[in-house]
Amino acid sequence: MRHTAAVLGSLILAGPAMAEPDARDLYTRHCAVCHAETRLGGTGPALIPETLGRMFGPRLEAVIAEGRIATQMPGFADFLSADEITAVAAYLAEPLAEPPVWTALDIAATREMRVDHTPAATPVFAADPMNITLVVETGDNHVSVLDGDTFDVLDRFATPYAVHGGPKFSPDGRYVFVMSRDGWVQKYDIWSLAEIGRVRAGLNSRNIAISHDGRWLAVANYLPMTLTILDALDLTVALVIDVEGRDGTPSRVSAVYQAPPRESFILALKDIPELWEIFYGANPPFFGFVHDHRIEGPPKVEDPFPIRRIRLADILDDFFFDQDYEHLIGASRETESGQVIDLVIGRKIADIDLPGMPHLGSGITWPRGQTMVMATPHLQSNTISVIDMGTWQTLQEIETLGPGFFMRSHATTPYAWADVFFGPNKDVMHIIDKESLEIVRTLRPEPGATVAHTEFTKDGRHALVSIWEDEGAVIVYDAASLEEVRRLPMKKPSGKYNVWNKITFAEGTSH
Ligand code: DHE
Repeated sequence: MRHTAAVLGSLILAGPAMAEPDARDLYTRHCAVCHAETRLGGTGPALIPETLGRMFGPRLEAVIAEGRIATQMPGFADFLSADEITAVAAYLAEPLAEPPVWTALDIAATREMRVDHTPAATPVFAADPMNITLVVETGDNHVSVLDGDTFDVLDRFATPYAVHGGPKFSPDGRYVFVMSRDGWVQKYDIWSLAEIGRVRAGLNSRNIAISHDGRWLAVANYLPMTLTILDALDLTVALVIDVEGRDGTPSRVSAVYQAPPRESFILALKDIPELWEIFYGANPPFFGFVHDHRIEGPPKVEDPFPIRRIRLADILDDFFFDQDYEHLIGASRETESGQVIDLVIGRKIADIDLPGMPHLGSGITWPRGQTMVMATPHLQSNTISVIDMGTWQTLQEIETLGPGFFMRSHATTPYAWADVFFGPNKDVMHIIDKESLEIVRTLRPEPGATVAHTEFTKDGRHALVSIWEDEGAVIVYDAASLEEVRRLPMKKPSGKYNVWNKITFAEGTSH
């Protein structure tokens, strides 16, 4: 009784607050039909802070008011007042009351395979299937399939919302797997130019890796804190591994990569100072495995994925391998240095100087004189670090016109291409001589527009660069003369991925 009176009193005293929009109710009436009452996504993406990321504030309100071009998202400006839109946006910024659960059964329930799909016996196009290049268009959530010789668009297929990281190809280059930040994994048949199916392997995911034999897919998740292993054939769940430190501390998985000669997946963990190596081969080496992962449902074969834990001094957010996959070069967002971990002996063997938050996932290597070098851009400094992989010493800090995101090269070209992603010079692409380590040219193809991410054709004769804008383009350059050859209109193109360069782990590309 006292409680009711107190509430009533506060409502009367508050006066105008009574008129404040009930954001939760608005969400239920207008948004839940597509995004689910739980906010975890349905036909529309999840609307939780973890996946909305940089959308908050006026940008999110603009999307609610005006909708998103070329998606199913309508504008609500005719149905909701400005205050109501602000209230809904603020509601979406609130974390969920309980950390969501996403078990193997939940994952399996989302699996949709195309029953009418008949795989083509040979490619349905005349183009060289090894020189196909995929362009991820984040502007309207599509992928364009390009003929790498003529640059004709062979197909343009819809993807889940917000694709992130490189799509991964099957070892024969026929299939590709695309992952979205919402945790959807999509399988597409390049030869047939048709989607085969999709499954939601996590709620907020980072990236995927495919085993060297094409059998397994590993999906790194932030939410929940798991690694999902899928059967690459039919996207069924093989295992969901709860990622926890020895003391039970749960951890997000920042990234997962495959290490082909080791027949393993290697995981960077966001919350615990450990590196995990998960073996999938028939004869894993014995390192004193941990068999404590919880198995959701019966495993397909007995204990197929033994885990090796390597203790670290610092948390590693992301890393990079040498060409033999014997060493791993890792960096943490918290520290100014990198570490070299010897995967054979399972411990750190060197520190490297990597100030400025390196983006190792897009680092590249090339031979220079008698040694191999690796180069990485930094997200917070105007430099590219070039490291000697024999001595692990910095050979050069190349000064750039701003912090960069992506680097690429090709065995046939003397140049490495490096973008400037942030700041007033986000419209330039630096061309670096791989021997002298000097910037020899700076391209500015569209003044004022973000220019980023390069991919080469199979033969390395052409370099494809994104004009990373809603009404953007992919510019095809002659990689030798550095002259523009073609401009293909695209909707905010981000990464581009050439089948051959990726399946051969070509030097100069990210793995
Ligand atoms: Fe990425 C790759 C992490 C923000 C576009 N990004 C990767 C990879 C990692 C990573 C670990 C390698 C995965 C792979 O390919 O398998 N990215 C991170 C971050 O931690 C960071 C800084 C913050 C975050 O929000 O996750 C981040 N990334 C971005 C962006 O803001 C970008 C520019 C736009 C977007 O789409 O989100 C972006 N990241 C990309 C792209 C790749 C990528 C296009 C693939 C590059 C390649 O050539 O392989």
